[in-house]
Amino acid sequence: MAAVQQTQQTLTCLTCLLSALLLRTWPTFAEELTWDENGYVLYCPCMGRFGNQADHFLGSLAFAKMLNRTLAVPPWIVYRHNTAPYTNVHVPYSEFFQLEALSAYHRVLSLEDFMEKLAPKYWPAGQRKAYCFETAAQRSADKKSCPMKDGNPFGPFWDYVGVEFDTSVLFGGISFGAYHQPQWMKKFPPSEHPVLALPGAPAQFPVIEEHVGLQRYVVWSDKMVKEGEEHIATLLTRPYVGIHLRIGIDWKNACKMLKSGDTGPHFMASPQCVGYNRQSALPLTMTMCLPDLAEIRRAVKLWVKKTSSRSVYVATDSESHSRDIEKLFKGKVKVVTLQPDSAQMDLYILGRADHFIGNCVSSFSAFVKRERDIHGLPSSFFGMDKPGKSNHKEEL
Ligand code: GFB
Repeated sequence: MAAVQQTQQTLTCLTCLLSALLLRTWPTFAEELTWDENGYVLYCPCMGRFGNQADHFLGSLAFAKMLNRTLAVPPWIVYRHNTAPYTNVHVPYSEFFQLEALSAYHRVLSLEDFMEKLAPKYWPAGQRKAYCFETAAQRSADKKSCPMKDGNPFGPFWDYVGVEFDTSVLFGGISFGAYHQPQWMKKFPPSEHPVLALPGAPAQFPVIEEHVGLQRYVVWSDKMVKEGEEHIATLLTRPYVGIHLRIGIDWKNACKMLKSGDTGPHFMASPQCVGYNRQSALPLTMTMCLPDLAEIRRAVKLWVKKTSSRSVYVATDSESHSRDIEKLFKGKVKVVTLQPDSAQMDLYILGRADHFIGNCVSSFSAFVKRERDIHGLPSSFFGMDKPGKSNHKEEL
């Protein structure tokens, strides 16, 4: 028995030692940068807020791998429309997620490191080319320049990394999909075009089914895990149901578009629950886009009962309806809403719930759903208790 304990202790110590060694080597991840002769992809995550940027990120990661170029991972753009000084904040990727975890899929470095450690020598000022679709250049005064820094968030983004563009390279007739891989390689060999700097993400929105599984490489940073786990431990009692209420004014306006019937079942992030195939997609209802209080109460009651939950976590873009939800359970279930400064904390807590009820159309919910799928955790949507199974391929 003692021998077994000793072996276990030795193993634990070895694990500690290994972890310590690994941790010691991580800081050098950025320091030992050498130039990649296969070239780089740089882009601005200039469309939408976090959920949109995350969808685009997965596609961009796949695009960089497809071209065998290193991805310069951009910071997240956080918009402060309601807080002074009202300027965008650029949050380095590693604030929320582990940059190193992406390396299991493909070569990456942060855009900040690229600019600080590589650009001065290999992509110096005066030689910075912008790459964009001919159609995008039509927006510029001379119709030949990529509108890299026109308006917000474009200008502030490239200013954040200190980039002015010197010339533009236009292209047309190609997409970011796998079908055009040979054309990209032929048109832009890294020897002549080492840095492909793009005005937007080289990806589709929403993320295509094939790339959904790349979420597994998006791993929360230690800081987020620590803070998130502390919140869960202090505020919630397991099992808990996490719900995402996307019901604010901008969302009400967006969902109005469903009324005309022009959108069809594919509207923003909805393929996540109606299915990716347009032909076989399930109908998308108004309740799925904008659940009313009756639907919120119905779904929460159902899943709290099914999972014998003892608390409910409400993440919301506006009101939490916590009183209404509390009333459903006559005080026996604790209802918690944190309304944290960073939306990512809501995402973390939703991701760790015993059951998650999301909004089918929201890419904010989609982030949570993808992460939960990776970990085999159950999810449903308002207006849809049993979402269709996704058949996305595992990308490894
Ligand atoms: O993440 P996101 O692209 O999802 O944008 P959608 C919604 C943003 O609203 C989030 C805030 O990034 C958060 O900043 N937000 C929404 C929340 N729900 C919550 C929540 O439960 N908790 C917290 N803390 N914050 C798209 C936008 O949103 O909606 C597009 O990206 C456009 O720009 C469209 O506005 C109508 O896909 O839901």
